[in-house]
Amino acid sequence: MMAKNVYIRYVIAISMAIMIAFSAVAEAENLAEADSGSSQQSSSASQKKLTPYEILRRSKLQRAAEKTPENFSAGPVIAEARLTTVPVSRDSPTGLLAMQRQDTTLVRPPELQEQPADAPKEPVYFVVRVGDRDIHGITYRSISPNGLVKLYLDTDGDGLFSNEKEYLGTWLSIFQLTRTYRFGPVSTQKAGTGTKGGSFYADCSNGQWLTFDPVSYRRGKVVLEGKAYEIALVDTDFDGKYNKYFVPPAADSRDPQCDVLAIDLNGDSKFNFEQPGESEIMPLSRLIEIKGQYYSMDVADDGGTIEFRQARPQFGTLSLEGKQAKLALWSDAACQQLSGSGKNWNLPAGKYAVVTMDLTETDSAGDRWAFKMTKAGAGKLGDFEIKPGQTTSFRIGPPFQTRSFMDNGEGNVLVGFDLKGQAGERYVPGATKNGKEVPEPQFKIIDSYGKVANSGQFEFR
Ligand SMILES: [Ca+2]
Ligand SMILES: [Ca+2]
Ligand SMILES: [Ca+2]
Repeated sequence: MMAKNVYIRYVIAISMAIMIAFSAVAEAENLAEADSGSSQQSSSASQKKLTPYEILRRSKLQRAAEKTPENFSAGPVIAEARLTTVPVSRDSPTGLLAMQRQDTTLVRPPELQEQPADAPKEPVYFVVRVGDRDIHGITYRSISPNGLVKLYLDTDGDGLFSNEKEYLGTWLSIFQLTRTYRFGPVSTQKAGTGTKGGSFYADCSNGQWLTFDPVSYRRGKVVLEGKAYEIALVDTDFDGKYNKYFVPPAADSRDPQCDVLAIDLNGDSKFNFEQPGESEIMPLSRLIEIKGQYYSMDVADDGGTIEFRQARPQFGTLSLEGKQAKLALWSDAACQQLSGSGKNWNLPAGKYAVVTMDLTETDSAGDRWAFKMTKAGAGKLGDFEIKPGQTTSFRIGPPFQTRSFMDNGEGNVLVGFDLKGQAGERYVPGATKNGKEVPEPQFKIIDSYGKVANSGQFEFR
């Protein structure tokens, strides 16, 4: 009875017009509150006035480094990988989980006390996440006759750019649609100190956002049980160290906010990447499972060596109450790929984040509906713990709540919606029924007088 109700509701949702009676502003505010509510319940009122840039910065500053108990025992070192530094090339394992993107702002952050003398009235400010700290930066076209495009980082956090290195941008003409400048390699080493830092290329498009990419990575081989594996480490958070392990939650399924490990498990000399989680490129964790055997990995600060030991984890159980699902998990214990129906999974104790999930539901008419989780929509599944000898259980999937959202920027109104499952997990609207895509739902925007202000059809993306 329950299940039938669910599908009736879903069918209604997709076949009838969804009435969205609200003002765009009110909905945007609700959404901002709902999104920040899960991690920062106490400050939602004060956050209402913050810009997305400020919310982003604040959430990062509040992210605390956690020390996880080691829920495993490990024997002596059985293998050591030696890794050398190699430049990034097209087949490097760096492009998929290692790119950081940050929006810019025209408002000078209070931490910055000055701007360079040749900066225009409204230069562009940004932050870049480096290890556990955020570094402020500025980029602009110089008002001096040479008109050079420049970038500075406040690496020592003293609010001054005058004691920092200047980087000049070169125009990347391969990007035709946006005017993109590349800076770097930019060093994150603190000005005036001998402490080693990391480095990145910073690309700036139209001044609205920057992307940061590694310049190099570490690569070598390890022999386990007589088999050699190509292995690589990426200093994804640009702090010059290669051993920041994953701690849930991830920013999204492309941004684990830690360093990254790649291992050529299938021996085809490539680091394969199907989709986040189902791949040979993963966030760095304490353990790795290879052919049913767990190994612990101790990574040297500089990424030059990884020591492998045979490990015996303590196990706990994950239950999705019998649902048919295929999911990938990132963990501080060991990354996992799971699938099945009507079963529970034994996992090494540790902290986990589900990064991809395909859920299949069969309704009373025998139709099979497949739902795919969104990139940053794991809800409660995005941060949970498996404890030794205990079962962690989630009720997921329908009945769904549909949630619409609007993004009103630069005169365009973007309307979207997704489906929210019982654990707060979100699914993209493009569900399939018996393997076929269902028609796109329609929407109407009703203004405050009840008139239809706009209407259209959702496009699946
Ligand atoms: Ca400085
Ligand atoms: Ca690092
Ligand atoms: Ca491979």
